[in-house]
Amino acid sequence: MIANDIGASISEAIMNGHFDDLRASLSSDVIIAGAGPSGLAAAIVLASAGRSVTIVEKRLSPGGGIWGGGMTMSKIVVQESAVGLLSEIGVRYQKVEGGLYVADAIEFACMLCARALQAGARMLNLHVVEDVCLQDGRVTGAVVNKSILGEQFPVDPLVFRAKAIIDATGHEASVVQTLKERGLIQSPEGSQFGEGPMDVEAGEKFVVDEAGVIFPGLYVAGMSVCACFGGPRMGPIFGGMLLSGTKIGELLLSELR
Ligand code: 48H
Repeated sequence: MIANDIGASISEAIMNGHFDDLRASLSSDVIIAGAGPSGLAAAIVLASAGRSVTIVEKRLSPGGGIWGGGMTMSKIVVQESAVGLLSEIGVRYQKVEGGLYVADAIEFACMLCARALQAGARMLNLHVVEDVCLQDGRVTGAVVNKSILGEQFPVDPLVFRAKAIIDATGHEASVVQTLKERGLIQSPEGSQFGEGPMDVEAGEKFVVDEAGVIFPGLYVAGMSVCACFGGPRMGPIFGGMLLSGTKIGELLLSELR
């Protein structure tokens, strides 16, 4: 085989694989916007139960805020209530004082991604959910573009159908924002849009307790819960993100059944 033939075969293998994924993504049970810890935790629950899951991630590397650890020190911390989830995904950890456990941020990001993908979730990285489809007052799909294209050129997006969408876009809550900007979602009485100042314990509780449906067909998990309902931030502790994503995954499993 001459060199150019091999090059063409490589290209063909990549294109075929990519377009198979893209075609399968046209209709999913659940689209997850954002491949941070909460989105990946939800993907693991749903895909492990055989649900069709497409994760759309704006950046080249999935993992969201995990990579930076705390102030670029690549270690993350979880509390007792979430350490079982670390074990389930095969992340090693060490007990430290204060009822906390420390783990390597890079191992954590890699294992979460690997578990989600091996459970059968598809991941479209460098793609962004830039809007949602609405029909009869319900979110019925995601409007998806290539992240770098949509920002720089007037390139029209494509539509991916789903029974539910999870906004796991972190501090931005960018999917919910698309409905909020149009006045379709109001902040609940007594709460504000945008996260509150840091309170670790309250933030970790809030991000799990308030995770849920925010609009028919649209769910929030992880830091976007705080952004949507004015919950406190909590710094580089990741147990709440895992528990919040897992809660939404389990909620959707029961609702889709
Ligand atoms: C596709 C998108 C879009 C879009 C953004 O920030 P994340 O890690 O989110 P969480 O909620 O899973 O975890 C939060 C955690 O990392 C954190 O920041 C904590 C604990 N902070 C506490 C504090 O006090 O600061 O991941 C979100 C992902 C990122 O990878 C984005 O690139 C991606 O979503 N994203 N993907 N479509 N519209 N918007």
